[in-house]
Amino acid sequence: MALEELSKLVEDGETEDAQELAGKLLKDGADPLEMIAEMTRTMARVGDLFSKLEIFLPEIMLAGEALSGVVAVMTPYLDAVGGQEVKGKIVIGVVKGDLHEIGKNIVKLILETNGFEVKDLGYNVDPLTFIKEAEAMGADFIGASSLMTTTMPRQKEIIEILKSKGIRDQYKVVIGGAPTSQMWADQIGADLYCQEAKSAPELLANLMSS
Ligand code: B12
Repeated sequence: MALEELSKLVEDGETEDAQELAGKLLKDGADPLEMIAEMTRTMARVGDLFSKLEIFLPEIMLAGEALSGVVAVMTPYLDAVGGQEVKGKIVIGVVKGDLHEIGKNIVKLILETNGFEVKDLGYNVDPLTFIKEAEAMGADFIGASSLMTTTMPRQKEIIEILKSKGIRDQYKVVIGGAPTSQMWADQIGADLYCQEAKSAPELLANLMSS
């Protein structure tokens, strides 16, 4: 199946071939959101191979680059999904100590193309910076991504700082990233856990109106 072929190219870090195939599939009507979901599973598999020492860091880097390349090809196709009215404002970033930015970049893209105003804070973002930027933007949401068990506590720190400043109620805190979960969100008192980028626009919009 074509998506499996694309997965294999991403896994092998074959950026150009992956981009070419992705372009062809999208032209033929493939759903970009479905493609993202499949590629997220592919990267989880790549991570497992890395944990088992079957592949090493350079291979993960190449797979990451290939995925970013595919996301770039996808962008115009996601635009077609977009809406017009501003549904909410969000600052989004990857927490301090964490450089894994591909998922966050996808969430940003999907939110933007679905009518959200997004300020991208990048990666390795200090908890206080999330809050300062949210204040400066007048954001409705603070979105924090973490891809490592070692950096998940930074998501909690954001919420703790909001509480200590007495401004917890001013922002909805949304968390995501492969090792995070609904249980973790409940534990730290986040307003929303998002397992995948695809569902983010609807879940955020619901939260805005609740
Ligand atoms: C690619 C990758 C890298 C690349 C990152 C490239 C880049 N520019 O981002 C590189 C090579 C740099 C890298 C480095 C390292 N990595 Co790495 N990496 C990965 C890998 C294979 C894939 C991550 C990815 O891009 N996934 C694809 C995206 C699309 O998925 P996602 O991020 O989960 O995002 C989706 C959802 O979660 C959601 N989402 C994500 N964030 C948010 C936020 C919000 C607000 C919302 C609404 C939704 C949302 O939407 C996205 C789309 O649906 C993961 C394995 C895995 N299981 O994820 C390991 C993994 C995360 N890495 C790991 C490790 C150990 C490292 C290193 C420490 C390795 C080393 N020895 O140096 C370094 C750490 C660097 C650092 N300080 O951050 C471990 C972490 C283990 C742990 N402690 O938890 C993992 C799990 C691999 C493993 N199984 O061992 N890595």
